[in-house]
Amino acid sequence: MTDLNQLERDLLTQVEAAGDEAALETVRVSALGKKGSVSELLKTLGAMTPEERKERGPLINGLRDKVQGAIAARKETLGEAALEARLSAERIDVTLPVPEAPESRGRIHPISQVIEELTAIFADMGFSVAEGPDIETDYLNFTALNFPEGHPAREMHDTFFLAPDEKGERKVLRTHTSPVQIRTMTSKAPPIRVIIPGRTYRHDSDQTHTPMFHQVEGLVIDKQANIAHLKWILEEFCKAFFEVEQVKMRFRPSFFPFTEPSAEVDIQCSRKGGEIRFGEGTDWLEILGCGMVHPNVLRNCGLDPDEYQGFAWGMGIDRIAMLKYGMPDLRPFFEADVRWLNHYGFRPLDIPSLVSGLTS
Ligand code: 2NL
Repeated sequence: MTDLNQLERDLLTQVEAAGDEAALETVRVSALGKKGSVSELLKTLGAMTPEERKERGPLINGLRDKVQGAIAARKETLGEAALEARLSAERIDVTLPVPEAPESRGRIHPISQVIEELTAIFADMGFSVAEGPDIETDYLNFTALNFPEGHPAREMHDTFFLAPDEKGERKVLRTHTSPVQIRTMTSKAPPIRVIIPGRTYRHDSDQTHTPMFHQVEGLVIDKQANIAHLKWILEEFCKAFFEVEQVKMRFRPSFFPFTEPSAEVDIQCSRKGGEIRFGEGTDWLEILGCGMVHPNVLRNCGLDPDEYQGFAWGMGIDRIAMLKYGMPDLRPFFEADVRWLNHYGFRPLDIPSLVSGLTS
């Protein structure tokens, strides 16, 4: 017959020796599990005579209760110890600097910021935004815009040509955003009021030119749209964008194949010690080109020049971003250097301030 006292001593020693909950569970299974030492003893009760059972029953059941009680007590002790260990391991040093949250660590690129700003300004004047592909047909990039075949104006743009496709057609990386205006005029009925911000490409690279750059063009087509409207829109834009009360503008005659008459526009500025301020001083700075849409362009888009007229303008986004936010070199715009972006980029959740732009 099993020595119950010896078994009890053994089991209680094992329970006390269990160093963690897993070890304790092993002890529990070996004693109280289906084939455990205590369970096996309990099974023997059935085969005993009533007298034997009367004597052994309380002893074996008592053993089970003691072992169960010891396991429960040990479990509690181990649980408390585990909690203590965690609490001291996870102690927080409140003097450590707080890391910036991931969602506020990123920066908005100045180009994206400026596109947001000018979109908001033109949206207030009733303009919507149109977009188109970067790879265009020669027709939409040049021909529809009144660039004659073989005309030197096509060379002016230093175009990137793609290899000819199966049909021998040579697509181009758009040299301006104007093809999107052609797409708009051929797909929507006037009145039209759109701006087109986007990437453009020319084979050109130095301190002020990158092969990929950004333009925003605007287009208004209506029955009476005229130069007075154009001048007002551009003046309102310049005041809002450069955040000044008033600004003088100068319209100089110029040439573009797609507008007639055409003009280049300068805005009033002052230059002191490398700093440019707009809306004051006696200097001028060229910021955009514009004109009345050429009748040939209207005709190419299926519009009758005797019924509809309009105006358009185009400017470099990268350039106005540099002017507004005082960035001296264009090249780092597209070098993906995080240090540059940390310096010149915008915080996504920032409160507008004098140093980071007031425009909402
Ligand atoms: C510049 C000048 C300009 C346009 C762009 C345009 C588009 C169509 C019809 C007529 Cl579809 N004009 N766009 C007009 C004048 C000037 O851009 O110096 N951009 C940087």
